[in-house]
Amino acid sequence: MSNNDGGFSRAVANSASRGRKVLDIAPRDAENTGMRLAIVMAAALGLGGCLLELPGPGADGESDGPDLAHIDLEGAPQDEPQEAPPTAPAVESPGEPADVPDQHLEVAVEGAPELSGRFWAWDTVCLPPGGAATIKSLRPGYELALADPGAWTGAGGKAEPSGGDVLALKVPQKPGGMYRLEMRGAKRVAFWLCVLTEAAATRDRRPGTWRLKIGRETLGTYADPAASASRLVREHKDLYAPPRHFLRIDGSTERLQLAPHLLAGQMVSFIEVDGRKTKRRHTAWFPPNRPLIEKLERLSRELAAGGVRFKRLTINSGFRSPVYNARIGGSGYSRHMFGDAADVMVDQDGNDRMDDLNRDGVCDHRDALVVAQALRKLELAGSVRPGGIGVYGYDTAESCAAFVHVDARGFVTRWGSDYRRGRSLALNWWPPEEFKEDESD
Ligand SMILES: [Ca+2]
Ligand SMILES: [Ca+2]
Repeated sequence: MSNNDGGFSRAVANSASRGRKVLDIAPRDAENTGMRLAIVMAAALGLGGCLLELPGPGADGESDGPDLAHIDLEGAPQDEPQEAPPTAPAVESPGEPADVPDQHLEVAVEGAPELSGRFWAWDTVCLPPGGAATIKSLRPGYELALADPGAWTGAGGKAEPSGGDVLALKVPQKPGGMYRLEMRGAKRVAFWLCVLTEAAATRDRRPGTWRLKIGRETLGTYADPAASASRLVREHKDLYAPPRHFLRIDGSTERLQLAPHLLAGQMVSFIEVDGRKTKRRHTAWFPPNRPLIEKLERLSRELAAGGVRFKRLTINSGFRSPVYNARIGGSGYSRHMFGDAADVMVDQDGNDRMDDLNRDGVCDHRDALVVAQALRKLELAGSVRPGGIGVYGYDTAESCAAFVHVDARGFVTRWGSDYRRGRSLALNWWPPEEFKEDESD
């Protein structure tokens, strides 16, 4: 049994060997693309939680937060040691997702919409080295200030307050720095500013393709979107440029809070070797993507509001380097390579399988549909960046039984696959009027 990329690679390889089309990592059964399964999930969404009670304080988001003690992580990835950031942040234990207050900061990073967005208390604001950003308080009466302005300016950064509730920042050049930002008013709210590392993109021999490296590590080659078989990819080719800025996961950043219920270490999954899970990642680097991070947090809150009880989503597969994506048989244009995709499940009981969210006694695609419908609701409400939703169900112990692909690619796409007795059935769970494409990327 597996809930990580090893399981997916088997699933994808199995489907590929049967000659099926692959949509992202979603195999489609050509024989069954016309089959539409009418799944009504309203009843499931209305059901109460079936999972464990969670300990921990309800985060009111306006406390001073935790001490800045270093956390030694059991089972930290076996990365080569590197220089620790100036301060190694701890994270508070968040309450259930429904307890999270709304966002506090609006951040606009010049030329980097993938890093821009809104932030909750103690979130990490990821910034490009040497870049420029404007940070605005969304709470009236609160002022923004760096906790240690000397450290920021000493590293070559600049911070210009404007009216108290806006900070115009020039980011230090040196990657890996971590600085504390505070919002000061009736209470004090804190955030982290994290300086990312820039990847080097060089043109590949094939036209329109780019090779990406960070230091000596080659992440792989990004294909030319203009050459995709998918009309949607060709029409959105600007969204298929290689990511530029990366965060390194190590012992000091693994538990960095990206959102109240999402940690940096979750964004690259552990790999399997010979069918066994390891504590190794295929890479320590991932490109933070704020629209995805906000989408996953809002999804957590939506599920919690629907009665699902859990601490945080389980991410089976987050960022994949192109080298790794190719190794496990992912689509050549998979959003996992761009940092804005994650395969998720709710696994509060920790058995590597999706929990029984609809409480019908079995774990299958119907549980994934609970998650998918929550996502779809958020997209229809316009509260998250639209993207792909893929639903997967299995009837075998070889997999996590059910999971949902979510991404924030910027345009809507939908798919679904239900594996039964070794066969893959197309699961067209979305209303047909919402999405009619039959795409292969
Ligand atoms: Ca479970
Ligand atoms: Ca179920």
